[in-house]
Amino acid sequence: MKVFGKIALVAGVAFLLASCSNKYKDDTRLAIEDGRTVVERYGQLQVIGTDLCNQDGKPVQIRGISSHGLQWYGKYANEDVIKWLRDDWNCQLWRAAMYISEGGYLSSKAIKNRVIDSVDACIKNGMYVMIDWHVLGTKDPMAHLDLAKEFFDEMSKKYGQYPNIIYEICNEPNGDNVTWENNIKPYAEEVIKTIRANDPNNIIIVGTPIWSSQPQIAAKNQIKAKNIMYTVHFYAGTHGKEHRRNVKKALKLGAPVFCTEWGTTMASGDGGVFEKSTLEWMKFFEENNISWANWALNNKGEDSGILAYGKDKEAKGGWTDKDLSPDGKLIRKIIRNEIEK
Ligand code: DCB
Repeated sequence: MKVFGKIALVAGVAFLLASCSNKYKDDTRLAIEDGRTVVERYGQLQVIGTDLCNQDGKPVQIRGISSHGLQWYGKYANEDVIKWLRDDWNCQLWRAAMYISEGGYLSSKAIKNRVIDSVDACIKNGMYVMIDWHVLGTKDPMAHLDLAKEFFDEMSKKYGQYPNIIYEICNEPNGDNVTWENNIKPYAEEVIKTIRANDPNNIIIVGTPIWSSQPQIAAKNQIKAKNIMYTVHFYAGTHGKEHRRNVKKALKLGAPVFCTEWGTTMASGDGGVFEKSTLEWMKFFEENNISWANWALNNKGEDSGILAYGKDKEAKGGWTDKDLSPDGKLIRKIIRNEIEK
């Protein structure tokens, strides 16, 4: 009897520890559960403290894939592929990365149609969708403030009533002279005002200095508006502990963080898959309830692309292992909850 008592006690404690060790696990992180999509279950997202929460105020972690530059790989931003990512990959989120320069929106406004396709597909399939104003080559988001306001005015008028929408208003500000105080924050305040005139609730995510690596800088001088989050990006072969310290500092200062883009590779998007470092980041994000989108869906042959070189040229989804790159195989396992413990 005594032994059984002890066994029962040990089992009980183990069960308790197991159920506390992942407070987000039970009904979260599934694209579909009991026949209900993630948007049907979580509904209108909201920020409480530093947590992204569902409509009932429960913290949630949502994860998915980013498109590559829509000017290059926009063909993947279609319903077949997005639904496939939901059903086979368990993606709860799709990010539509609309570059501004590098042949993006400044060169052709028609790229916006790939964003619209993305949003329509995600609404239809009950997924969250990130509308990404992909500042990279233009460095300073202020450089195209009017264009950004016009774009987000249109998007928030068209889609503001759908809980699926997440606005990412400047991907990666960069350059020595581009600061939070003088460039990013003033830009964000203007664009947020524009969006909020049409859409009072959906989450708006703001980039941070040095390719969105400095959420702790934004955290010291936060934007006074609700449902705002700040970005951290990382590339597992380039960024580790020091970057995570920035996130910790930001959270400590009460700034909510969303990782709208990260890669398993070097910051170039290439240079090998760094699995160990990737898994350290995944553990950190899970522990801190940080949502994310992985870079990126393409078959370009760079290591951060989830498809093997040249695969699925027709962009239909339905991939098997031989269509995926080593990066793709790893990301699929992670999003399907087959790796993290
Ligand atoms: C980010 C960008 C993203 C970029 C990836 C990988 O840039 F947001 O647009 O994607 O990280 O570098 C790459 C594509 C390439 C493409 C290239 C140019 O994968 O196929 O040719 O964009 O459009 C980062 C992120 C971090 C850092 C630097 C950059 N960093 N960057 O820490 O130094 O310079 O692009």
